Amino acid sequence: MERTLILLKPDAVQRGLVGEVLSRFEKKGLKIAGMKLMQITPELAAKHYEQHKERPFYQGLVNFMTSSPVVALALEGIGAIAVCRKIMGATFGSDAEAGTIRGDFGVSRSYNLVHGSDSPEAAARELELFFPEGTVEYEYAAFNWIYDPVEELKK
Ligand code: 3AN
Repeated sequence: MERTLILLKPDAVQRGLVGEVLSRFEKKGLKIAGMKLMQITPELAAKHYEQHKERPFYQGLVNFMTSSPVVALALEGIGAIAVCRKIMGATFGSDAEAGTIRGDFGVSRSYNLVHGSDSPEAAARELELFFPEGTVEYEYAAFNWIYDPVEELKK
């Protein structure tokens, strides 16, 4: 099992797309291990996007991400990082394939609805940043029907 940090960005919240986008992840089979509506501070945005600090779009990105609340999610599943990025689609809505979240709901290069960790290292770092209090531990009964319990869930 792997965990990833997903952010439903300010445009998703303001456009009333939280339910729609969240349901894509849920229906795919990801377990919600953490979920909260929160306002990102400039300090948190700076830590989260530190690898983009020198990029020309950095300040605009930080301004956007701190302009209105986001929904932070810790999602769990086998290969969750790659699975989530696949259903999110390419970075810019205009390039993203139809059928993906960004492909179906956006056209912008700046407002792209959703963030997802891009590696296990990034996921660990970002989950610690957004869920320092930890996540919620519980049994997700659906996993026994989402995965083959004999082949995929055996310890
Ligand atoms: P992804 O979110 O697909 O992993 P990254 O890591 O290349 O994409 O970029 C991080 C974020 O920076 C993107 N989600 C997007 O919001 C923003 N971004 C990237 N490139 C640009 C750009 N040229 N103009 C505006 N925003 C950008």
